[in-house]
Amino acid sequence: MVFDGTASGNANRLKGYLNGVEQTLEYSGTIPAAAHSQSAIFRIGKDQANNLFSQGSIDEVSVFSSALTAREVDALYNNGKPTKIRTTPNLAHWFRMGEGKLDGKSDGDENLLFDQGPNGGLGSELVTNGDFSDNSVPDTYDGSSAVNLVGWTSGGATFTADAHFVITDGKCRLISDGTNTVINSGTTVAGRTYRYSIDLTDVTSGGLTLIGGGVVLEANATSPRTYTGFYTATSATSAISINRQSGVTDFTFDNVSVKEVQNVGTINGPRIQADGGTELVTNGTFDADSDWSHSGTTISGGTANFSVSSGGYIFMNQSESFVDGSTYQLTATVNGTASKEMRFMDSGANNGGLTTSNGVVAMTGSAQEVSITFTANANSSTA
Ligand SMILES: [Ca+2]
Ligand SMILES: [Ca+2]
Repeated sequence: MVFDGTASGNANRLKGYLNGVEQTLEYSGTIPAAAHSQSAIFRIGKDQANNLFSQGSIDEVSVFSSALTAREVDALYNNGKPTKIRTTPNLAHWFRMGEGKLDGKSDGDENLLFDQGPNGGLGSELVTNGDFSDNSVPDTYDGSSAVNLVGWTSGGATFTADAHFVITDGKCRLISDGTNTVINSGTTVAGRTYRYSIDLTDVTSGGLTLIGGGVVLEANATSPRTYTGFYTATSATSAISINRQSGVTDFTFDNVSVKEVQNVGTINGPRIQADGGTELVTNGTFDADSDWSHSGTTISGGTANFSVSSGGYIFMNQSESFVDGSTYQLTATVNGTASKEMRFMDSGANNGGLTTSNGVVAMTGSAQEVSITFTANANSSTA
């Protein structure tokens, strides 16, 4: 859809294209000169006002900050292979639905959808002095009273000679006799998503509990390594809070970082699937009675038809080149008598990766979409 408020008349202000070709639209009322301004969540696949959901597949959703011309829309469509999205001027957001990546995570991990457009990615650092390079206040306890490290607050805890933080060698050390010992930095906005990271460099006793934006990120971390991940803040509390787990504690940490993930999406329900490889099945649409070896079954009307008498079984197959250890996805539309079963296999006598444990489909009496993921093995040959 293309909106251009500077144009005159509904047909010029709002245009719709399908497969690169402009469509004739029906309008209700007058398309305004200015786009409606609101702060509501941008939703893909749901009509929020009427609580309706799309049933189908959506891919490569992109938003542009300027009206595209018919020529630009056609170039984007590119005969069904939209390869120019990244370089299209004024791209604002790009949700790739499977190929999105950020910091080692992919679309679907932790139910997140990453914006691959220029306004996606990570925001600025929220933690001040997370690398503890500013040690002008080297110790949270100065011998008589509690103080705060530069960039950090105590969150209400009272530091003492036996429960405090100290910066040494560019790292921070938490020492506690068992009383509450905590420092905080940065603030969050409830509902937004953040990426955190901390190096736990040495643990002598006790463990680290990490809290950010009202969410427990790590509970009792005791192994020295980098802890990193994402969280969606549930409150406007500190971006990061470094706590002792319980009891006597002594550990050292460094390189604390929290950054907001820009325009990240939250997935609720749908399955995210990367674009994947090329189709291996020939004539999977059964447009003709060809490419399949079959006996007792028929191919007609654009479908494969199985009619089995009691106790018997029939099949059809074609040869594929599976790679041992590679992962494959089989999809099909299946319709059959309720309580009956059919089976997909990737070999005849010796079970391949698509076995009786994952290839069986229970019929429901109506059409159903089947999606099976399997890993080929040395026996995998025939579909
Ligand atoms: Ca995609
Ligand atoms: Ca450091």
